[in-house]
Amino acid sequence: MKITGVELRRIAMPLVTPFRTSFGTETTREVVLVRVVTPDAEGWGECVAMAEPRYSSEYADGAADVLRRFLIPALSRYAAEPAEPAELAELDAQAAERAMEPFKGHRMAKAALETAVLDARLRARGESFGSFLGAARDRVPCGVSVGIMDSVPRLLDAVAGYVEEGYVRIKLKIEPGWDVAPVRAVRERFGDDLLLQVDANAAYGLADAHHLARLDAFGLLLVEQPLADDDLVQHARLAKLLRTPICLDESIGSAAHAAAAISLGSCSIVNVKPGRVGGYLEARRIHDLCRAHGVAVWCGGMLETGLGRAANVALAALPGFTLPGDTSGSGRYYATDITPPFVLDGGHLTVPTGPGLGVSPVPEILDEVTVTTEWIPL
Ligand code: OSB
Ligand code: MG
Repeated sequence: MKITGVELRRIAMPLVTPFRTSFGTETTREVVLVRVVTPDAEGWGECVAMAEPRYSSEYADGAADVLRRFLIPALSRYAAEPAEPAELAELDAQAAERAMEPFKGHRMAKAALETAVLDARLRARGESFGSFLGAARDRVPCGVSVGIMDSVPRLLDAVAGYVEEGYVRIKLKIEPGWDVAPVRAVRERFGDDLLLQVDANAAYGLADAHHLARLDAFGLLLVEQPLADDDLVQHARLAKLLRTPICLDESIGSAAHAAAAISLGSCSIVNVKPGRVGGYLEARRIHDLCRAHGVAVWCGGMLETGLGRAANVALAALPGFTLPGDTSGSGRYYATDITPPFVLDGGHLTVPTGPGLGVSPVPEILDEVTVTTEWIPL
């Protein structure tokens, strides 16, 4: 596929409410957007790396740097290849994946560029992300991830608001000192039927196993990433000590990691975040692998704008995504999204059906939140 050039655009999006986790508090989402320009169409990708390397080693400025210096230039050889009429979007995305492969890591940066290539190709073909990925549904049930709060009453108010809006599953962020009490309070107020899970973002150690086992009393769907990112063996030990199923997020950077985690018994559920695993092709491989092993998956989130959300909602419609994802409505994050907003309808979001992502940034809104833009010709 011929690529004319790539635009890197930094945007800053104020969050409607600060989002506190065990690794820090986010008040403004700083995002790198990638726009791939081809003679036939342009495509968008959202890089989910956060401003600081606290959730994972990637961060927005680092992602922009590796994109501009290595990943985008690596596409030039493949971009020069003549396009065959019968060429598939799949092959283009695979070619982009291969072109970037010599560079280690930087999965979030790679995912953004791969998504933009795929989007350009699918828009040119008039095919949607959902159709391309193999979506089995036209709408997906939505959960919401609720940050750590100053007090339990504040948390209960926040959860009540989300339940009122129709979210079908609540995820509470936890850390040592904010775990059993908030979970108990939410259970007491909202009852046993509420689908409830927790996310520790690697804030505990195996020595906390006894304490974490106290969460078993609350009928949680899962506990997400209780231990360190790189410790599959300790997660396998912890799994034997808890009744609550373990779900991994930070630990799973690829299908190979997922395979290792499944065979070690480190988790029985996987949070699939396309950015974290290097793109939608790898995300789909993880889905396929987990499905073959009877391991449930759900689509995680990284406080995406409407661009990243569109692709995540399409992914979440694959048949193995059997648990509600962190695919919340635009309004949970942003007063004004850069795309027409995703709005919950009966606790669900509709999978876009238009070409590519099916949504595009609104130019005036995008300009308002833009910090810098940079054009890299190929
Ligand atoms: O651990 O799942 C996480 C947001 C940023 C970084 C990591 C995580 C999260 C969330 C929010 O939990 C998910 C969302 O609503 O986008
Ligand atoms: Mg998580």
